[in-house]
Amino acid sequence: MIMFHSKPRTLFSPISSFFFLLFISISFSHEEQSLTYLWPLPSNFTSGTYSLSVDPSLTHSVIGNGGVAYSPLLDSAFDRYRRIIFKHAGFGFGKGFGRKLRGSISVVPYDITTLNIVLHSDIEELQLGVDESYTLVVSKANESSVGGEATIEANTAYGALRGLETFSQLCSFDYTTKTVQIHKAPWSIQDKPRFAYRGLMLDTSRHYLPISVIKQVIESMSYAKLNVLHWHIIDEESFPLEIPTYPNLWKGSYTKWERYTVEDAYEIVNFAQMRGINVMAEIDVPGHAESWGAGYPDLWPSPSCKEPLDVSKTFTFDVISGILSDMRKIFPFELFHLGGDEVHTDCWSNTTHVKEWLQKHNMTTKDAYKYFVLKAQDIALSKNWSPVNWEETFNTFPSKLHPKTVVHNWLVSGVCAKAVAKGFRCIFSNQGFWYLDHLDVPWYEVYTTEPLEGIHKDSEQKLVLGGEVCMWGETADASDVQQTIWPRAAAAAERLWSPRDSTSAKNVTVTALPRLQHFRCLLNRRGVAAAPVINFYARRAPD
Ligand code: CP6
Repeated sequence: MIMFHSKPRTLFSPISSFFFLLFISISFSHEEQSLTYLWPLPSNFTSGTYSLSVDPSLTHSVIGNGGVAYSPLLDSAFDRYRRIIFKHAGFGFGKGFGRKLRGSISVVPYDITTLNIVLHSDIEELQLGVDESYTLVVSKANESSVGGEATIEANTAYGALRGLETFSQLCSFDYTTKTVQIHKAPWSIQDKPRFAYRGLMLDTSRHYLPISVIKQVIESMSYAKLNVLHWHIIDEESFPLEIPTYPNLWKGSYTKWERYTVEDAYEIVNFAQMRGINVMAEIDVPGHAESWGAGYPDLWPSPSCKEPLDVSKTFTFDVISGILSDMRKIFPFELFHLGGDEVHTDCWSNTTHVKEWLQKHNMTTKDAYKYFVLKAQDIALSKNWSPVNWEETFNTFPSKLHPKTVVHNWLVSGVCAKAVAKGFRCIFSNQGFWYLDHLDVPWYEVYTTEPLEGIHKDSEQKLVLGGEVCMWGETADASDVQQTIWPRAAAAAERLWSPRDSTSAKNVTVTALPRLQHFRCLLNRRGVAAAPVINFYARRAPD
């Protein structure tokens, strides 16, 4: 700067050009800095202009209502996030101090040495609508000296988990000082989800997914603050799950290698629970169930006509009841998905003994479909589950469904509006935008899809539990499931987490795209094979 003033200046002298370019690059990097690289965006936050270093020996404390709290869930979460934050080799020099670069023996203290977690209640039960709100404050202890504080406050451990994820996204490795830094401090973040149900569906019937892959998906869901894994375990192609009450059912698996034991299922539920994620299991009845008959052929109307399940036999409902009893011990979530979609009843009207049964009971095939669905619902209700059905059951006999039924949209845009108007709860999964196997849907179409479109009354909006992206398994398996899910599932995740105002901007290419690209790279750095946000098959966002 002194040199600048001591030299004669002309507008285009090399020196002034240098400073002009410097100015431009500073203003560009400032612009870059002004974006908040968090995904999904918190509901409320302020940031500042200084940086804080984070101790590679970072520790945490958990304080509950009664003082120091014991939380294995938060202890292991903290451990996971510490590994994520300190991926690069740190220069730890004992707790609280780092070594200066290039062999200097002097030590520098870190600003953040402890992450305080304050819990305002001891609720540890993970259910739909559990309080996931949190606040996160990261600041200097004192304007003039080294030292600072980082505090997460939450009402439940699950809120604290969401806060830990946000904290990890604030941390970045600085390659000059080789320290982890939190830029743009002080941070003050108040955050809570917009919807209670933020789901992702996996289909393990069309292609078996190894347990390790399911766990990777669950882990990556937690990065995007998704909170329900909808496990479409069984379908017509294969029956991979062990059911102790009817042990021949998993004869319907593709091979004996492509199976889940009861213990595997427990492990998945537990792994998810530790990350604040509920597992909603599905058995899709009466259609999409041909594989059941591999072990119990009596479940088919006939060996030559195998779907839907035989509505005329009590054995069919005994098996459903047995499956649900066994599954109740594994899946503590309050919702259970009973499918009910795409029921083509030709095998019922074409098979003699079923046809006779229909006539005897004076039922049309549509009546029998309703009879089946309601009977299956009763079994789920008797086990203290709220039944979820794909929307066809609502479209076919809306007034007969149990009031606890959750209608799961996929087919008709606007069915949630109809369902909530009748007092039903609804989950939004519009197939045109939120079916991840539709590879031609670009990120911004996922992002701009709004679950509350056309629903205006507050009382009706409340009945939309949230939404779910669906990863159907016909065309994806363990080799490419993650890159098919991500990054587009993250686009839906922000829509479901962040306030409607902040996701409804017209210029999503400016407000969301750079952050989504950053999040996609974050997934890559964390070992998740997320695909590029924009690639050869994607259409460009409109300007
Ligand atoms: N399997 C089941 C499927 C689908 C559904 N249920 C499906 C239908 C159409 C499309 C994608 C998936 N493969 N059991 C519908 C809910 Cl485009």
